[in-house]
Amino acid sequence: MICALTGGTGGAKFIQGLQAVLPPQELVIVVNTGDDLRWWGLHVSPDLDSVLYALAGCLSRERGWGLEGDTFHCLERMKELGAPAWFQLGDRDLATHLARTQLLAEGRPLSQATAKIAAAAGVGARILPMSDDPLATRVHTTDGRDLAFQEFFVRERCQPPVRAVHFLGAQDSRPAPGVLDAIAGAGAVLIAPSNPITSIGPILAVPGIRRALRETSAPVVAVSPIVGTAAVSGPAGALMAAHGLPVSIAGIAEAYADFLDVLIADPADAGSAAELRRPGLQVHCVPSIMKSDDDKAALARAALQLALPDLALANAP
Ligand code: FO1
Repeated sequence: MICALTGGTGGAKFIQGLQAVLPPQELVIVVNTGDDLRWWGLHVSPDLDSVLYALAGCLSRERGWGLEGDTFHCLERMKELGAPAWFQLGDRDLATHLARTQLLAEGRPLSQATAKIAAAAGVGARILPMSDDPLATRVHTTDGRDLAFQEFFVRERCQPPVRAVHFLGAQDSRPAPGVLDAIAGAGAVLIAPSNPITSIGPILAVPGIRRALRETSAPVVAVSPIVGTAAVSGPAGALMAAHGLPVSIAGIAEAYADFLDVLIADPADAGSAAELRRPGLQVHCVPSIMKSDDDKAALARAALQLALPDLALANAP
């Protein structure tokens, strides 16, 4: 069994690649929920949904989030009614949030709601929220504001300079059922090319998860979301800098230093990769920009082969 940790849209692409080369029953995905928000009275879990839609083959290619071909009539009507509209929910996407909100209101934990929605969508891999407890990523700006993650990311388009990122509720959160067992029992743990601060950071902030990564006998392999001195997409660079990490593959290695065995960097970073190698840390260069389905599968295949050289993989796509 392979356990992958992910968040964000780059992470979802990598998970799609894993699905192309692994049987679904061998894949357990632990997903960031620090980006979750209450919107129009509904519980929205963007990263869970990006993984769900990616695996169900219906993630919007153009936007990287929401459903392919969705419409936004409800959004237009909400605008007319004077509701906030800076966070856009598509009409068919709304059904996911309605279903989730209803399941939660019936008293089911997020992990069960997620399993039910994933099964209905025909997804065979196991998708686990990092926690059933609320943990909210908050972004503290240099002008003294404390923004919810989506306020920073979507409403303010990552423009405000960041002082720090904080995970509200982290100390009282517990790993969702199955998360620690998946890490401990995996043949390999893969960390997707996700933002280390706001996508993987919240997962690591749940008490017990970081220790499980340190203690697992499985190799822990991370794919760098940084190529050269910039993130492939999103605000990872600015957020890493705010946390005192170099914006480079060295910063990724530092963020995961206590549990990382193998770092996958883009060939553009071959020079820095050579400097970073040391006993206990392998650094391999593999093309990591995922534009096509072939790119996603090739990166997933390379990560799995580096983690488990004897693993038999499907030829797809
Ligand atoms: N991203 C945007 O840039 N603008 C949006 O209006 C927006 C809406 C949205 C709705 C549902 C969903 O699942 C994702 C959505 N996203 C939107 C993406 C979301 O902000 C990101 O996926 C993550 O939270 C960061 O990785």
